[in-house]
Amino acid sequence: MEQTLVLIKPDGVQRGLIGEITARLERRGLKLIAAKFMQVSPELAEAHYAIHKGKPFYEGLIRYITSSPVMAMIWEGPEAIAAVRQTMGATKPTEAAPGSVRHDFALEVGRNLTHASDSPETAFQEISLWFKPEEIISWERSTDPWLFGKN
Ligand code: D4T
Repeated sequence: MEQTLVLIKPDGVQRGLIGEITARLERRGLKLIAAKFMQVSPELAEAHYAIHKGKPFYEGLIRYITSSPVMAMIWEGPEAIAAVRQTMGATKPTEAAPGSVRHDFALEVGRNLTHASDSPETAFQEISLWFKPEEIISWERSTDPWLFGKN
């Protein structure tokens, strides 16, 4: 089963979209296994966005993610990484598929509401960066057999 890091960024929190976004992931069948509402430190922001260091939008990206609280979560499910990115839509909201979060609620790449891991390797790195092992809860959900199952 895959796990993926999801952040509802400061614009999502300020705009009151935590419920809307998490409801879409829950409804799809993904399982929440960790969550915390937090103010991101500059150190965590720089570690998370290290790959973008030197790019023209980097300083603004660090300011944006540290500007106000975020909701950090880990979601689990079969192909959770692809499923979550599909639910969120393309990074650039005007390229996001209709019905996706970014299509439905965003206009600019600089205010695109969410982050979601983009590969198993980054999911592993990001989960270890944002969460301690004891903050992750492995639990049985009574609907799991109705959502997860190969024939
Ligand atoms: P996140 O990390 O927010 O899920 O975005 P993606 O994984 O979908 O996209 P990314 O790594 O290409 O971009 C990281 C982050 O930088 C912001 N950004 C990006 C920006 O503010 N201006 C830009 O021109 C670009 C390309 C948005 C997401």
